[in-house]
Amino acid sequence: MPLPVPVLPDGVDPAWLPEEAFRPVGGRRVLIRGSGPLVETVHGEVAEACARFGGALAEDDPELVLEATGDDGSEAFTLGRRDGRTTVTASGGRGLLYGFFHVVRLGEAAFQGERRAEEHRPASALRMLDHWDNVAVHPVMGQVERGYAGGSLFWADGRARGELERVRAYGRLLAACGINAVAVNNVNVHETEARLLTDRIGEVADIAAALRPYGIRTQLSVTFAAPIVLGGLETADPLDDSVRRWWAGATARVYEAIPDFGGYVVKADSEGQPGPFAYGRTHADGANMLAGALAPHGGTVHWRAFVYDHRQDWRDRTTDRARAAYDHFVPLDGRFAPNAVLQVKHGPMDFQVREPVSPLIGAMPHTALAVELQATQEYTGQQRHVCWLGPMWSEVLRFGPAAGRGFEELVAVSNVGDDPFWTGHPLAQANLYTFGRLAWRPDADPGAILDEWIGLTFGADGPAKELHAVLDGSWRTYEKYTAPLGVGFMVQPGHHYGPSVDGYEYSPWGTYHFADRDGVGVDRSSATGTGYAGQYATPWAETYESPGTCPDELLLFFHHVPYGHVLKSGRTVIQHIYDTHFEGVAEVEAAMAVWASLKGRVEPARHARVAERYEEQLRCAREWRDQVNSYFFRKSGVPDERGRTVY
Ligand code: GCW
Repeated sequence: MPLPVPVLPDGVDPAWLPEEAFRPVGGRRVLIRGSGPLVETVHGEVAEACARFGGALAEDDPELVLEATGDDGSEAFTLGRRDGRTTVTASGGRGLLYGFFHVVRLGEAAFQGERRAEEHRPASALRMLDHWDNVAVHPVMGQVERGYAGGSLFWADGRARGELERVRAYGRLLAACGINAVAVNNVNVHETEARLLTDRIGEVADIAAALRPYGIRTQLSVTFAAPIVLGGLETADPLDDSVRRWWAGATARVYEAIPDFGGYVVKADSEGQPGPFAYGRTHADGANMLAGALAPHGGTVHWRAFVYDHRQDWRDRTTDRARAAYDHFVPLDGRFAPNAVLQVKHGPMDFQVREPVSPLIGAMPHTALAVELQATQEYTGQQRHVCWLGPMWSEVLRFGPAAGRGFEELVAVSNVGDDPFWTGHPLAQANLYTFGRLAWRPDADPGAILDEWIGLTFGADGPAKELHAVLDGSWRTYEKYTAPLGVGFMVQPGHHYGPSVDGYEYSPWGTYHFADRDGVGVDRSSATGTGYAGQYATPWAETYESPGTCPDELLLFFHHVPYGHVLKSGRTVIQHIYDTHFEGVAEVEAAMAVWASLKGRVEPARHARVAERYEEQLRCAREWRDQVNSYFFRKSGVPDERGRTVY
């Protein structure tokens, strides 16, 4: 029985799966072979596309053959074309589903010429989105922590939202870009959310059922204190037998409700969440206890490495937050169970617009690692600014292997909510899409992925050149008008939107730039600083150690230098600050003009939404420029060489 394609609620944007994207497939004679639930998903897709565009499901003379030769879990598929016939073969329904969406992406090109059989398989087996969605509205963080796209797709005001057709449509979008796992609640697990693990597991099961036909496994964030808060035990000590029994029982019941449940995501001993430290145990003890409960069922625990002292005294110059993940976890390498995956933020701090790649990635050769990216734009414009993160993520993902290192899995914090455009800013959809495609192939060219997204979303005849121009450089533009040279956290405390140069300077969060009248930046060298640079392997430890070899864009992350320090670019640090801030705003103005010129060429609601967000982006970019420039002018007393207005 073909599974019907989910129907989008009125007014919800089809994102990268508009009906038109299915015309090339839907206008053809298609043969489907194989059986199993995901084959039925493909069957439903093809049937609907053919009904719309005049093609047919046909035994004779098919132009497209989609064949699953078995029913295994492999995600790989082979695509080829000979004698006027395009074929996708896979050993099971999952592979067939990805192969089908690949043909959709190729469009007419899938049906032209000849194509030697090419095999496609994902570089990593798990490509997950973590939703920081709360079930109950949190008094400070709201329905979705760091969410900029409205409410949650899954939860509303303490209850399951119940809009499962929309969840199905979400799963379909994710499958079409290669994502195969979703964690449905925030890693900060509050009282209400804790209960998803036990008496409210049925609500998670409903979501899992809606996502399953698109090859997506569901995961749950759990609190380490669950045995206490849910089980009534006196301890959550991971080495205590009653605690282990409690987790084993609770986990078995989860699998009764959701047989293909993916596993747990855990934020422990981090920003106030409970963890093994309270019992004098290590994070390996904690993770392995949960891994043990999950192992009989084939599940995995994703244990986050985001562990640092968030109650630091700013006067304490010996503690460096950037060091924390490495210091905590490297000594534990080799002690994690095979189904415990350490989930590491891509940078050592916290999703700033520019950070070095975390030295933890690759420093734990005997531990499975997942790299965590942030699609939700907490520090990159909160989906009011255009900031396409493809180039940044690509740099991160290429750095690992280049440095002889690796990671097994990719995770991103989701940027999706119940907004009609899914991501609030319609152009932020590109981040979600790019994440999925990069997770499938980390060495893919991000520019090509962007063009793919543009082609699908705006149609084969859309204004591709203009859209590419607007998005391609937007991350660097954002970097220019915000934080210079790897300095982070010059944001307003709490909500993190807009400039506040000293907002985090005297805070307990370990986030300082140390600007004074002579210079700015954090000395993280081994010789005279916090020693963070020494956490890297060769050659990076040496490269970052000295201001002479450290790349410009990270200079202030690694070094405290005088304002007159001359960069590799030939400019002084202070002049770089002025220049980039003026340039950044000018680039926003230019992009905005390009967007304005597209009126009439993109769908009106989408055009209006983006145009309106550009107004805010420009206002905010000017604010950043003027505050940052004025701040450093007042500190340094050095005027802008070009005499532009600095306040
Ligand atoms: O970036 C910080 C955010 C927190 C978040 C935390 C984390 C979910 O400001 O809101 O909490 O990171 O990653 O755990």
